[in-house]
Amino acid sequence: MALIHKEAQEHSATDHAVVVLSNPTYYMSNDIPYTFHQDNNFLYLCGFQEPDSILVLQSLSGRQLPSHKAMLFVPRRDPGRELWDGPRSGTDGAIALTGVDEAYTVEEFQHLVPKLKAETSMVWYDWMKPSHAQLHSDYMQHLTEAKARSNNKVRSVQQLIQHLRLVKSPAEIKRMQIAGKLTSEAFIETMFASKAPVDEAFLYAKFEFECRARGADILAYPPVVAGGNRSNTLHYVKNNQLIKDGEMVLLDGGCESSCYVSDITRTWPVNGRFTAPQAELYEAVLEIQRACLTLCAPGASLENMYSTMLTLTGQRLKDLGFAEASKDDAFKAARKYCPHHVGHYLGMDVHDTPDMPRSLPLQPGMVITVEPGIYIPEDDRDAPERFRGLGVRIEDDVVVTEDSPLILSADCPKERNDIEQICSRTS
Ligand SMILES: [Mn+2]
Repeated sequence: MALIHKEAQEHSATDHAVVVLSNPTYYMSNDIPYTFHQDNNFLYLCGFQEPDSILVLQSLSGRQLPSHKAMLFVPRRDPGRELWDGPRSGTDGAIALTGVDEAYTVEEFQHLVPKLKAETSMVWYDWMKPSHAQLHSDYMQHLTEAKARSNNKVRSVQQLIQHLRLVKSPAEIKRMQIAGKLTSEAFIETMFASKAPVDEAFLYAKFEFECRARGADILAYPPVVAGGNRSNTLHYVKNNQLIKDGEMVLLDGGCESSCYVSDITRTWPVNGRFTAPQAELYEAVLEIQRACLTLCAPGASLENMYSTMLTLTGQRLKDLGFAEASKDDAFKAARKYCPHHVGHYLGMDVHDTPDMPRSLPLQPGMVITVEPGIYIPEDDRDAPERFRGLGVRIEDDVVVTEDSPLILSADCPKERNDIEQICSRTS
């Protein structure tokens, strides 16, 4: 909250209120709910896991120091609904669970609205992208429109929260370590269970089972389980084809455990033995990935790492005999065969704090993914024939520290020998 306090000090005669809405329950069809997931900014600020609620963080100006207050507005208890949806915390439960100063029912929020509307009140609220359409239209839309006509407009709070979420506390890192560890174990079991031929759907189910059986709450995103040439479709999520003997599978999967996620990619041959061209390409990507990992230190940035990745990828492509990489610009060839960035911030969201630029200097506590890849579609006539139809990505989750980086996915095998050993294990 330091940033908001700082703003509050700069406008000392003004009252400040941060208003963050929870998510609603979404329905897939009449009365059938999707699994509920809380809005992550709301969750980050107060930890309340129920839908249809409003969090207000108030900073009231006074003659002395400003006073701060956290309030939750939550659904009232309703035995009729609770019979179907399970118990609600109600106002007393909300205080006991989260430690906010005060809690009220959502209907009581209307009494606060006139105070927020006042000219001396600055409201921080994400009106552009409300996380709860109904609460927005019931209370906040009118307030936002009224404030737009005054001198004291509503200001977005998203960026401030992302600044806070960008650097993880030791408690957050602990949770991410658990997510990384259990996902690594799930990868090992999925490698062990792969055989030739095997259905992508089988490996998908195996991976999800192993994550959830180890305590993950859900998968963090629809995983990519792409056999053979399908690994060249970056967002391949159909996961419904047969992977043949001699082909590799690219599995990009992660789970959510206690609100924090993992995001790991490994590529391995389903029959447990890399062919010579597969091994050549794999070693190239692994070498690039290792070099990028050494850059995960304070002061560097994801952008720096990205240009290093492109330079190294260009060099490797040249070594592997890609004519374009020698003739033209190796950088251009690198961008062609690796069309995505080297990584992103990771946290409660997979693509965490997306408004924070990748040019920011890394600092201890920031968590990033490092995920170079080389993708060669089978119909690419410019590529050496032996590599056509192969796609490799290796992705680790990394905490930046003062010393060497902490690799959350360190238990997930990526050396060729280790992978081949796991695949050929008999029990
Ligand atoms: Mn990723």
